[in-house]
Amino acid sequence: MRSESHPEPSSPWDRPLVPTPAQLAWQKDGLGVFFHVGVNTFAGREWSDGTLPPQIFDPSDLDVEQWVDVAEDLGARYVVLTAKHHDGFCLWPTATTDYSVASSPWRDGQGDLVGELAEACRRRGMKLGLYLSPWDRNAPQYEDPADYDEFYLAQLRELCTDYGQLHELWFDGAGSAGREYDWERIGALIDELQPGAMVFNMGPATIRWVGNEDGLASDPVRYVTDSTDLNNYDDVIEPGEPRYLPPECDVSLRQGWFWQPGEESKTLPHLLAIHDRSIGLGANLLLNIPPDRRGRIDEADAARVREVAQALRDRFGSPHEGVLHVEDGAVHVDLGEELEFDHVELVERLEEGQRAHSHRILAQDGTELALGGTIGIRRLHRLPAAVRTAGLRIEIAGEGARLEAVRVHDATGAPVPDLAGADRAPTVAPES
Ligand code: FUL
Repeated sequence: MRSESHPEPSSPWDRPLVPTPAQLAWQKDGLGVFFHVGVNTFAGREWSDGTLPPQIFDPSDLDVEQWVDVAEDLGARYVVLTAKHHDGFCLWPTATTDYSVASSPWRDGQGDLVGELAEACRRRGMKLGLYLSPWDRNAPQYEDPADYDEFYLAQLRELCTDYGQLHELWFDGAGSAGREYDWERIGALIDELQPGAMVFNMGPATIRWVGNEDGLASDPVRYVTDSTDLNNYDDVIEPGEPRYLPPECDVSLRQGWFWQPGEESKTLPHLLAIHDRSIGLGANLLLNIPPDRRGRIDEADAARVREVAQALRDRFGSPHEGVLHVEDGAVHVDLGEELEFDHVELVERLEEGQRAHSHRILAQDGTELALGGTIGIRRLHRLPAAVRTAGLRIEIAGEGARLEAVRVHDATGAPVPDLAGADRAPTVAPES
């Protein structure tokens, strides 16, 4: 197990477990972009069963620089690419199977999409993560767990060796209910080759799924937990002892994970609401922006991303940070002058673990402005109305809890988040 644990599991609040420096850095990054692309893109499918011919993978104008442009425009600090989805098609010329870009007409079978993206990310200072589906519907080895473990480890070794530093490895539990993989050897391989990479939700996990594919966390967002939902189709893994596992909220900009003709991006208010319910509650957000059949991000999607980024700048681009001091068991925030604002942002000090489990924000005259549970890496409160005050008082419950920063924001006139009308159908396994 890669995260720290304590000998006597008790309530996570009694003995908070601490983040590793890599976990904390990942939490500070906050925002990532997911790229789902593969044979499904060309077949109009969300899942496929490993029988689609590799020849259909043929993006006409693939441009990973444009993908990174879009991720940068959004303000993302990392991207995650589906190097292999459940269908088994590999976006790099692996030696483990012919079911890969090497058997496609794209770049005359000489292409390496993982390599192109890794190179663009390296040049642009964007962190890279890779998704390698454990469930593989093409590999004949899948029938034999021991055989398949070797095959999967060989694939992971290629990805962890040939593409520079990886910041995240995404292990998707879909399709794997009841199946055991050799997590011990997988963990050892990651420790050997990519010790700084965050591991999503399976085996030696260092980060966890939030429990839905709507991109929505709910207060409280606890970083120490002893259970993670393995996937959204059936079972739950109980690691047995509490671990520090901060959540990542994954959601697609469009309806599906893969680009499909006729689908559209979510509305601006919906995307802002997702931001506030993930980033704003102290979780990470991994927003899927799928490349189309040209191998480019749809212009309408790219435009929506720029709108979101502009709205976030309008809301949070001119923060005012207060000076903190602790007195009478509360944090007093001196804003220096009387200010008008409608958002309050709190940042908890996490080096010694997440300790705040509830809090209350009051204006200088004692008016209650907001109530909440956890604070974590960042907690945003949108106030019901703008307020004018020169100071705040923040009461926090949680042994040893400390704030690192308090900022106020005036978002007057900026677009407003709204989940109403959002299409939030429960996720079901796509027809395969
Ligand atoms: C799910 C998968 O089945 C979807 O296709 C997608 O990759 C999503 C991120 O995770 O479990």
